[in-house]
Amino acid sequence: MKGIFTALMCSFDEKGQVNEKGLREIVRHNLDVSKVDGLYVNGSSGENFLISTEQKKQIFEIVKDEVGDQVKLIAQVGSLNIDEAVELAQFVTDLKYDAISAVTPFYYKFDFAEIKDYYNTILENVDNQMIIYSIPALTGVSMDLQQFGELFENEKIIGVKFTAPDFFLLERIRHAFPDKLIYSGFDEMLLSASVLNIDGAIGSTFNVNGQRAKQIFEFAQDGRIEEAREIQKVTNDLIAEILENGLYQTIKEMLKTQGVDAGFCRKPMKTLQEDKVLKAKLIAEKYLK
Ligand code: NAY
Repeated sequence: MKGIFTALMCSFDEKGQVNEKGLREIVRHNLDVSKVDGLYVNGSSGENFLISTEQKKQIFEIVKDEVGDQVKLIAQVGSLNIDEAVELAQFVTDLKYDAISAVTPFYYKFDFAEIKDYYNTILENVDNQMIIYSIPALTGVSMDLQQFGELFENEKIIGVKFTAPDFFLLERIRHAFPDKLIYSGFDEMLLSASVLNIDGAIGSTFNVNGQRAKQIFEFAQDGRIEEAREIQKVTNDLIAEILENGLYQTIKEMLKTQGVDAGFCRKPMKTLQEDKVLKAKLIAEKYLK
């Protein structure tokens, strides 16, 4: 379960329906070109919070069918509707996903006891292992070291996808829980997290920049920091341009330049105007071989 996992994008058609052919091509690109170690399915980058339960299941099925046992698969099943989270957790467990992950419950200001109950309830109903998905910038939910420790008391909780710029907390978690898996979630901070001895990373930009991410992670593990820093620098030049142009839309346009039918983002995400499509093509030309 270690290494570089792509937070998989999904191809949608202009009406917002899953484009199966395009989704399979995105998967293949990640496996055959980027050669990542695994895929994180239906996370933020998969536009999970914009789609129906049936579409989530459809995506889980297509991805598993395309991947087989080639790489590890983590299914993000978190939902404000806990019944949906349990239903999806059972669904992907039957499909033989290697692990499930669930975003911390958001929108309402849940207290920690409620958050803990959410994870334990999902896990009571499923025979699978869980990776907590912590992304305070989007959910507004921050947990401290002690709270992570309380969640980790459940042995089925095997790790955390840590999408936060708090390296003090990251180091404390690493030190306190050497046996839990820690995945870094901010691609622009991959090197900084890697030197703290994380187990892997999960990122959206790996859909187009997976090879560099693998190099950063592997160089850092080998103590080749100068080489890792050079690749992180190019990576961050790329990420800065992507962020300025529109994150998910630009990654999809870049994938199209690689022959991948990456489709559109779902509303209310906007469709890129012509000038930004052109810009995405220029970014691809500059950074992708
Ligand atoms: C997810 O579930 O898809 C992720 O959280 C992937 C992590 C990404 N965060 C978001 C909100 O997309 O890869 C990062 C991020 O896009 C990247 O670091 C650029 O900021």
